[in-house]
Amino acid sequence: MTSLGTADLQALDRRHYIHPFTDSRELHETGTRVIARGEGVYVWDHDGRRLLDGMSGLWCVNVGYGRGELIEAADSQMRELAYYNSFFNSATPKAIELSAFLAGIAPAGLNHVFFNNSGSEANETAMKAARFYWKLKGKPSKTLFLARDYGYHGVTMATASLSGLVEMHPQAGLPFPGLVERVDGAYWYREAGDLSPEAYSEALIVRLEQRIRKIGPENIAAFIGEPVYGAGGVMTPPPGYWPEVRRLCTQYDILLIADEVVCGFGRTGHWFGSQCFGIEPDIMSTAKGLTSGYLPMSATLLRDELAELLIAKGGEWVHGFTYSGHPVCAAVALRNLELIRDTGLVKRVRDEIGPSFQRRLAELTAHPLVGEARGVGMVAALELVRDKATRERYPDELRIAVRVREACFRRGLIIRAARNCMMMAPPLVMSEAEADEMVGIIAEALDEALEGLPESVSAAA
Ligand code: PXG
Repeated sequence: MTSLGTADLQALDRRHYIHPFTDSRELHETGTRVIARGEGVYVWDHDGRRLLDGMSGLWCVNVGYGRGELIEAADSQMRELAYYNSFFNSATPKAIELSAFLAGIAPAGLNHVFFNNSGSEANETAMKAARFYWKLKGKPSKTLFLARDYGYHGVTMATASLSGLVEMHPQAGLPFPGLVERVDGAYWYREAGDLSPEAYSEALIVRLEQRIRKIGPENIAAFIGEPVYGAGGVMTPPPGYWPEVRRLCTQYDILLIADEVVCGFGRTGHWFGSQCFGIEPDIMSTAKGLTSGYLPMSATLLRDELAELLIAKGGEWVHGFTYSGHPVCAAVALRNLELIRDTGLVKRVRDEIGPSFQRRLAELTAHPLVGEARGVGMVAALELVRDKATRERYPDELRIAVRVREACFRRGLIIRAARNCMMMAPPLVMSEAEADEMVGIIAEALDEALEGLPESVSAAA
C-alpha cells in the first residue's frame, strides 16, 4: 500500500486528477473517497473503513473482489505473453478460446466475436458493423439508429449520441446530426399513465411502428436497447415488449442491437438479458462482467448471417483497437467465465439469491418513500415518491435519492442515486446474510432521509 495518507492523496487528486461524471468543484470541497482494497462484496477505503459494495464497482464485479483464480490467470498470461495484437492475421490463444466460449453461451446464431476495450467501444463496433452490413446488402441509405429515452450506451461522440440521458449531450454539442432518432423509453411506473403494463407495452409498439414508418425503414440501420435499463433507472421491460420490438425489426428490415453491457454474464439470472426477456438480437454488445471488471475488455457479438456477409464480401474491415483481444484481458475473461460456469453462479442468481434479494427489496415498498421496487436477478431499483397514490415526486432540489444514498454510505453501504431512483447491482456472489445487511441498511437510510425532510414537504402517504 502507498505510504501517502488519505489527506495527501486527496491533495494530489485535487491538483491533478479530473474525474468522470464528477463536479470537480464540489469534489474538491468534500475530498475524494479513496478506495484501497476489496474482498468478496466489500471494499475498504484508504483509512480502513469497510463498505458493502452494492454496485459491484460500476455494475461490473460480478464474481466479487479478490478472486485468486483471476489474479493467477493474469499473472501467468503476463509471464507467458504480456501483449500481442490481433491485427494482420495474428491472434493469441486465450482470445481465440474466449471467442469460442462466448459463442457457446450466447443466444443461438451469435457465433462471431469482435473484441474491444470498453462498453462504449462495443457499441461503436456494433454501429459500424450495422452500417457496413447494410452497405454490403446494397442498402446504403440505412444509416440511422433508433435509440430510447433513458438509454445509456457510452460516452464517445457516437455512443453518447445514442444515449437517451440527455444531460450527456449539450457539453459536446450532441447528438451527432444524421446518426440517431430518439424513440420512447419503456418506463411503466413513470410514463404509462393509467395503462396496465400489458396495455402500455402494446401502446409502445404501436408508437414505435408509427415512428419507423415516419422516418422510413429505408433510412434505419438498427434499433438499440438495454434488455433491462441500467444507469437510466433499472426499468424492467413491460410484458411482451421485446418480442414485439423484434417482430417490428424483422418486418421492417432493421437490425436489433442488444446492449448487454450491464445485463450480461449472469446479472439477470441468465447468461444474457436477451435470454431472460426473449430477445433475439442481431448484434450484442458486452463488457463489464466479461472480466468482472478485473481488466478492461468488451466484446461485440454478431449474428451469423451478418458476420458471414462481412467475411464473404466485406474485404478488409478497416476497424479495430490496439488492444482488441488483449491476451491478458482475454485470459482473465476466460477464467472469469469458467468460474461463473463452474460455480453455477447464473443458476444461483436465477433460483436463489436473485429472487430472495428481489423479495427483500419488495418488502421496502411498505416504506412511505418507496413507490416501486423493480428488478430482476441481481439488478434492482427503488423509485422514491412523495405520494404513492398519485406517484408525485419530491421536488428535484430536495435531492431525495442523494439523501438516501448518503445515509446508506454513512452506514457502510454503496448504492447509486439517479433522479428519484436508488439503483443496485451487487456482486452475484453475495450471500443471504450480506443481502440482509444491505437491505437492512437501506431501510434505515430511508427512515433517516424521510425524517430529515423539511416539515412542509414530508411524505403524503
Ligand atoms: N452500455 C451500457 C448499458 C452501460 O451501462 C456502457 C454501455 C458504456 O460502457 P463503458 O465501458 O464505455 O463505460 C455502459 C456503462 C452509472 C454508470 O452512472 C454506468 C456506466 C458507466 C459509468 C457509470 O451508473 N455504464
